[in-house]
Amino acid sequence: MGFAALTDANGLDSAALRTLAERQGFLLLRRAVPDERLSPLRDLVARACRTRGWLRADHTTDPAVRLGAYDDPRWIELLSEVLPSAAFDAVRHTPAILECLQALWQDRPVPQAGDVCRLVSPGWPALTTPPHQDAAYLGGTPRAWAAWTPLWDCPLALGPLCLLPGSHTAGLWPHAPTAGVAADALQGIATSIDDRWAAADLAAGDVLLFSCWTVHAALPNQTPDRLRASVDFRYRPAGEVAAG
Ligand SMILES: O=C(O)CCC(=O)C(=O)O
Repeated sequence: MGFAALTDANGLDSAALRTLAERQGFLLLRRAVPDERLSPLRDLVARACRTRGWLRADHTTDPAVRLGAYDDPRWIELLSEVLPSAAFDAVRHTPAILECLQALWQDRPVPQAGDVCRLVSPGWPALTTPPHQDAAYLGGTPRAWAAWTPLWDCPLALGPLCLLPGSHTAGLWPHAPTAGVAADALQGIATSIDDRWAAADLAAGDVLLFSCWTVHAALPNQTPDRLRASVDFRYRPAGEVAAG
């Protein structure tokens, strides 16, 4: 399947960033998280996965581990180790992310609730995040944005995010149970992912920034034996209401 191109927004001035963000509802910042900031978190997550038998020494994984369900107690237990860490907080406060949001909002970005580290095993398409808008699940300001980055390189086959350009302008899309998928899947928008969607191979530290109104989804992890690992953070302008 082909995808619309993702343009690198690095180097754009504030006015151009705002114009692109208003048109697309998202921005790609290549290599926004420098390796010295990302690697402590990547190492922490990889170590935690190896300790639990989810990653082998050669960085492959057994698909039977079946990570990716939102209510998986093994994953929730891992989050209790990762989310409070200084390494996770350091990536949340990446200067390039905060500077870009500051340019969009002309206001200081502050963290919003709902930050996550996600792991997705290969071979379980029903556990792939379906199309949705964060605004359907978040309370608080309608001006919130999210930042998503893979912890290690995430080519299309490993299932990075894809986004629907311009989808942030049409209010809340109807969210419904996704037909034919497992009971533990998220509720999503009933739409198919086609060549209108933007996606690309992403490298560790590339950041996708997107509005809480932008329709986005994950692509399935179609590798035979690779674990997808990513983090996502939410922000709001300091002057706006926090999520309730
Ligand atoms: O990483 C994923 O599979 C989903 C991420 C997502 O939907 C989000 O950050 O809002």
